[in-house]
Amino acid sequence: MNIAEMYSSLPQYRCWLNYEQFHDTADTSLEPYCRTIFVPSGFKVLQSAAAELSAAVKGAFRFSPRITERDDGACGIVLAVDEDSFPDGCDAFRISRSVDETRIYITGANENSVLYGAFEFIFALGCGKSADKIEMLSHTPNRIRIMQQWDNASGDIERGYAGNSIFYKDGKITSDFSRIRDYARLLASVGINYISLNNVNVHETETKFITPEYLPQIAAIASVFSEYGIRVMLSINFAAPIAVGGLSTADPLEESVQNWWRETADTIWSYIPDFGGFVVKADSEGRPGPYTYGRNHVDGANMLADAVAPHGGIVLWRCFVYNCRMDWRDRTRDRARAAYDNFMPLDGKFRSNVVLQIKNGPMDFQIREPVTPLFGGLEKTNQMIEFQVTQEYTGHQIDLCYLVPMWKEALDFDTFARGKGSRVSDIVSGKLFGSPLGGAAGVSNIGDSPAWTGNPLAQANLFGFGRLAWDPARTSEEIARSWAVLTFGRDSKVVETVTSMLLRSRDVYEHYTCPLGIGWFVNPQVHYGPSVDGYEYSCWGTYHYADLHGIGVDRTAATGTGYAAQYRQPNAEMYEHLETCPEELLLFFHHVPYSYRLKSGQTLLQYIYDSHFRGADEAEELKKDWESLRGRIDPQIFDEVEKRLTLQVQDAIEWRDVVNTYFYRKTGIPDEKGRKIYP
Ligand code: GCW
Repeated sequence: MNIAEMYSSLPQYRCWLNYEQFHDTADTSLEPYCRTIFVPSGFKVLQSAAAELSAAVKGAFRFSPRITERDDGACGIVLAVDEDSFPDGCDAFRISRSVDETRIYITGANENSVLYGAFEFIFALGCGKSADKIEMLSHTPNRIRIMQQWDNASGDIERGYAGNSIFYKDGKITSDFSRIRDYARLLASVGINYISLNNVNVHETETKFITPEYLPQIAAIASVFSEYGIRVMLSINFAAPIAVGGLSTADPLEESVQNWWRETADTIWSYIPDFGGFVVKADSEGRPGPYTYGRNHVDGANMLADAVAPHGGIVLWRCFVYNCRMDWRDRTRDRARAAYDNFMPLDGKFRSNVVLQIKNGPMDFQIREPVTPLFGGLEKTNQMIEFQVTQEYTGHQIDLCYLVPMWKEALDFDTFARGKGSRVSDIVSGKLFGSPLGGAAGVSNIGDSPAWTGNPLAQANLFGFGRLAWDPARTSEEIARSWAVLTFGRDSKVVETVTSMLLRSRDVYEHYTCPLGIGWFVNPQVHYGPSVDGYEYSCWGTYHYADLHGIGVDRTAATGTGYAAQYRQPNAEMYEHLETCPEELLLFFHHVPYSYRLKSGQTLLQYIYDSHFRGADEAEELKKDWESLRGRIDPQIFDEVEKRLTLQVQDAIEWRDVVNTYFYRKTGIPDEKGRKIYP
């Protein structure tokens, strides 16, 4: 028995494609259409769409539709590519009904788009929509919507909190593709069109993935994804010409190196005709890169871009480049400046098939950061935003933390690059500056746990990443609610409670962890649980500078590191001054005395105490809310979540007490409300 068969009866494994329960939700007005699916043969992605529809219909109405390519005039659903109706070249689909109401048409700009339309129809079925409300037109502004695995050949996943890799074990690539197929279905259902298969930190074995030793197996995985319109990419080791090519250098300006990469690309595409290209972490956290040879990121990226260009490949070049050997004693240096300082001077120099992949914030996926000023800085370079779906600093998929609201904030942020309304979403889509390529990358949160994401509620982040990458205008709430309906069915108490829990969860987590944008109060390496000074005297550039008077990093142009001046006006001015800086980012931009009064009238210190007491209480409320659903939810899902909420409550208490005690000891000032702070 393969893994998918083993798990397929578990609701937690089926996620939001739990067609079994569509029986309770589907509207009968759709039933006549579901009797027949018309689909032209010979197109594999269209076949996948038909198969998926068929499975959903079976769940909803307990019969299997007839699938045919011959139009015999029967009532039914028609799947068809219709390029002419979607001229702008982006993925787009339409669901419409014929005038005589005998047909539902799902048409798309290309095969993939029809598949996305089919899934949208399936979601409508699952959400109980009726035939007269079925019509819709949807298109994405983002050409690249990629899920990135940080999976290692060993089977471990860097920053993975949901078990081991579904792709690798003990240095070998799996031969059971059943679960990979189900992953492809989940990803395609939310519009993902690329996946990179290995960690951006590329170790010895994965360095060889681009060689004939591993390519047959990578190709086998790629062919599964390709049935769902997903193109496979690989993270590469910049020093591969030395490590596997036997050359003495990886200098991007050396002809032998350029030739090696060109031949390597030719080989890869001979195995995988729809291969996507490379993801590159270079000159970052000890990874090799062009700096070793006195070259820069343009030299490195363009060399790879030229190698993959003949095959239509792309290079996603990460901007997570900073000095990780800093001296905490030197307060003039600032890691937050790094992406901008490194990449702004290179604007306009990258090839058209290079996309800079930029983390949403200037530091590293903290619970609260400003948006990186590189968005709005760069004008002549393809860019995409990188989000971390896996919950590294946001609770390890133990703590509930629905991340869509945070991602929305980043996408909605106004950079003022072309005056008011110059949102990040329009920069990464390419719209604002007319760049040909762009989109969003998500670091995956799945592993081999039965629920994929360990915590079943963390599935909402996987779903949400795709839904938002497809359409950044969707709201956090509509994403949360539709996920809840598709996952749990239409019990309105369940849907309302779960939606509310999700929507509150990011604030709750922030309340008991790092206040006002300061970040990094975590235990080093593991990045879970409180350790206020854990990163304070380290080399990582992650400081809070708390002393007996105050806390925060002065990043102003006037007296600090000058980071605030990397933004355009009026943002630079806004962040520069204590009075206009958004309070949730106060400590990111300013060193603030504990006695400083916030807009609420509380002192900064009292705010820290209050928010930590509050956060711990709120964690308990989340748990109570969940308990109120006992008996209404699949028992395994219920237990998995309950177990984690119990831990979350304990952890929130630990956070509350460690943080409050820390500041009490620094200041000697008690809580105004006389609550227990351990001396
Ligand atoms: O946040 C850091 C993580 C590393 C990760 C790195 C990166 C893949 O702690 O584990 O390495 O970011 O994004 O490259």
